[in-house]
Amino acid sequence: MQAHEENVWKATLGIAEAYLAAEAGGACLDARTPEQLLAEVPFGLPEEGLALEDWVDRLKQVMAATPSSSSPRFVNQLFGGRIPEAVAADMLALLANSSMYTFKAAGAQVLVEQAVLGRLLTAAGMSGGEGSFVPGGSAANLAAMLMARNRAVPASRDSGMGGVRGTVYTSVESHYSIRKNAGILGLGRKHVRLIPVTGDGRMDVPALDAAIAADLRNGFVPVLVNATAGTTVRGAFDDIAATGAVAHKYGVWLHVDGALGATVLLSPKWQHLMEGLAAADSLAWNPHKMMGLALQTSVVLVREQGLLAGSLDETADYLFQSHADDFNPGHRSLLCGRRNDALRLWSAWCRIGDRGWEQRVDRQMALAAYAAERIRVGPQLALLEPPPLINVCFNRVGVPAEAVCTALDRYGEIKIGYGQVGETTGIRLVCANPEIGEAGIDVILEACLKVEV
Ligand code: ABU
Repeated sequence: MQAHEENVWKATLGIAEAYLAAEAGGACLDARTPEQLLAEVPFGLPEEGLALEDWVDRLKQVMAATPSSSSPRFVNQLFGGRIPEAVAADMLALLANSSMYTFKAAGAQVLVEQAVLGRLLTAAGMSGGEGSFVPGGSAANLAAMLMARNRAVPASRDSGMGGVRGTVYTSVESHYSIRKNAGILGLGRKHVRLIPVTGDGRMDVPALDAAIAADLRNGFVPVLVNATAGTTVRGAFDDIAATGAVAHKYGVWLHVDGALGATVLLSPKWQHLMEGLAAADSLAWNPHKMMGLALQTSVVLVREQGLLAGSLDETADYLFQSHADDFNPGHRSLLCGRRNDALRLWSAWCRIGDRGWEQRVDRQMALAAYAAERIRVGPQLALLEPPPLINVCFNRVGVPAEAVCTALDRYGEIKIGYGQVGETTGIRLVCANPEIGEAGIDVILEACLKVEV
């Protein structure tokens, strides 16, 4: 290794150590405003390159101002925590800087990716199918919607919709990417039918049936039904079996957006939440959520082989030059150049094993149950509903959720968000990071109770 590279690595390890030390000491949720940071941190780019020490200093300052999503006080998103073996593998993936379109370019990494996809397909009961890594759950949903559109309107890939009015069905509490993707795909956001939910946040299946029937009477072409497995705010699971029965009755593609919830497939105790998945044509799954991997570790899985290439393949003589198509994932990808998102998952799985994932899910669910019980029995806190997954929604009695969350962020104490639970806005505590533990949950709830608003 050249001295220059060696010095950079040593310095970088020093920055990482400082960041981890701050995280361990709790000083990892910088509360400065954007205006303060702009005034205090040197974001500007120099004309002349910096000396190594100055470069280190700048990186340190930026990192010190970056919230750590692995802090036990970070419960703002649907992810949190880190698995060191995954982070280490990610660094190695960056060293190799593979682009995952061909075996020629990425070599063994393609086989790593295949091993991981094969295991996820098996967990989903789709072992005869295929999959692709994508840059996030929105993109996984996009790929599924594209395949469904091309099946419902076969000419659409080459010729556009030609006046055909394709419709998509999803619950009013599902992820916004379904609407966004309908716009991207030329289906039209107005053609997404937002189906009401029952009191527990699950799609109202008779209302879904009625909406499809009405659209058919009016000359629309139903393209896709989306069942959500773990909604963004409440963590609710649609009844996949009943939703699938309606989709199949009308011959419509059933997609399951399991970006958040599909990880329960790895726990025999909780996989029943995904009952009915056997009816699904496709599944979105984000291991960067409950499985604790870095963003973005996300896949779309498809029950039938050949459909990804059928919607995504293009000819590129300069790229696809050797080996069988099976070993050139670019044929099945939304992207051309694509970073390696598989190695960190493979590395973590090698260390943790099936049994470890099972324990992780069970622990996350146990933490959510603990938090819910603490809220239920404690004074001044009100549980909005029993948590269906790892999202625990509650309120501090008499204080708006927004005020509590904003104050906690302003003081750099806790990062926690809020969202809509039916008619009520509630604080959303996400138990994604099992390292938080019961003591960490206690700290967070206490802070929600005590913070001055
Ligand atoms: N893909 C939705 C994630 C947003 C959240 O963490 O709440």
